Amino acid sequence: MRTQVGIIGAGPAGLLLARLLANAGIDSVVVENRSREYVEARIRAGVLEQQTVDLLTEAGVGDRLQRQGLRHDGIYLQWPGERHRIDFPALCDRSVWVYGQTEVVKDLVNARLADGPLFFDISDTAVVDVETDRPKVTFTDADGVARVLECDVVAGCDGFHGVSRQAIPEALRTTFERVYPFAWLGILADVEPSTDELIYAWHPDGFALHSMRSPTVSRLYVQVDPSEKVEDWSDDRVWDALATRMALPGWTLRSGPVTEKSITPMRSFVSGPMRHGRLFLAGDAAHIVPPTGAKGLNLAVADVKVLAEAITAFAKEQRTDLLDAYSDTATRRVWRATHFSWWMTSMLHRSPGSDPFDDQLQLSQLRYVSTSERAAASLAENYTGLPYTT
Ligand code: RFL
Ligand code: PHB
Repeated sequence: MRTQVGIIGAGPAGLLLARLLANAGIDSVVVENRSREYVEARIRAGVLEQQTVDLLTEAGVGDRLQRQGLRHDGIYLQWPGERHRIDFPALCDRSVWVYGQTEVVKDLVNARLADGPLFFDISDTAVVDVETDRPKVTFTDADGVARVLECDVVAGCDGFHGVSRQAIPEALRTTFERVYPFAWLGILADVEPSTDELIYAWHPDGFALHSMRSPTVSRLYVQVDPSEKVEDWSDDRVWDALATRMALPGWTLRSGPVTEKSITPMRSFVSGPMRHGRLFLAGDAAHIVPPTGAKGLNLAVADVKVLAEAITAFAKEQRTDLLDAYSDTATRRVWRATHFSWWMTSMLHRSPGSDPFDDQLQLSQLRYVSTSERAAASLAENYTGLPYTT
């Protein structure tokens, strides 16, 4: 098989890249080791930056998002006894949208299947010859047939556990990592959200977050120790923890049937460069942020926007300048999001062994961000998304 761009991974990064390239008249083949059902049901992100929404819409995959996405003009920051709203449009003239990653992926899979080939359920993925001008993706398809996909460029969009990053020689890679001493236990529940905006709550027992997916589905998280087991958290225990950590006089947390429950460890990871020869990494394949800043999916989208433009200039005009600049351009934005995610995480979580001094520093920071317009504006512009050229 021969294509212009071989794309490994049918997550948001790989699928959106395929769409942007198809819109520019460039052929690609997407290969994915999971089933369609699995990738469409994987519950992850929920918050889209304004420019992510704009890009999906311009790419022609925003119809359902425009109908069903929920625009949010702020978030609440909370600590015991107080809840403060950060007003995004007033502070930075932008908003965010709540629309589940599952829905983004369904919309992109539908678009992809209309645009070109997408192989699900593949195995034995490998990337070879990336230092030549004929890089190849080799894999075994769902029928057990060994395939070689010959490309001009390969995009490694296969997430943190994928094979693409490993195709860059270890001696050329630099990795930066921070493993946080806590995890998030997340639930999805069939109950109307108890809040108009997301609530990020600091509490002596640990962080809690109230998010949502639709007018009838809530998404909530509590900070837990990374060694905790889902089995030890009955639905009642989760609801009790949420009610305690988000309690506010005059406000009640509605509970309902829990349809999903899982624990996610929190880490930050950056690997560079994001390019080796004709192989380009995008999204979680190159970087992970803790979810407190709601940045992971948006960063994946920002990477592929820059990469799609670079590949288009190469395919149409044989220009290599944008491909050469890709890693640096993307990495600058990655570090901004990494810092913001670390900052939100540090402000809102209780670390094991933290003492009253640490608590007071966090509470002081929360009060400052909630009352100083300039501090709030910094949170708002980072949360809603800095311009792609930052
Ligand atoms: P993905 O989504 O992991 O997709 C990679 C795809 O590659 C496939 N794959 C392979 N395919 C072929 N061969 C191989 N060898 C392969 N190995 C892997 C995988 O099956 C998969 O389909 O990466 P991508 O596309 O870079 O997208 C990144 C996002 O998924 C991720 O950053 C976000 O979900 C992070 N995230 C959030 N991001 C936000 O912007 N806003 C949020 O509110 C937000 N909340 C979250 C989150 C992530 C969370 N978890 C579970 C880590 C909340 C949580 C709890
Ligand atoms: C979510 O809705 O899953 C969500 C929202 C905000 C975050 C992280 C996750 O910061």
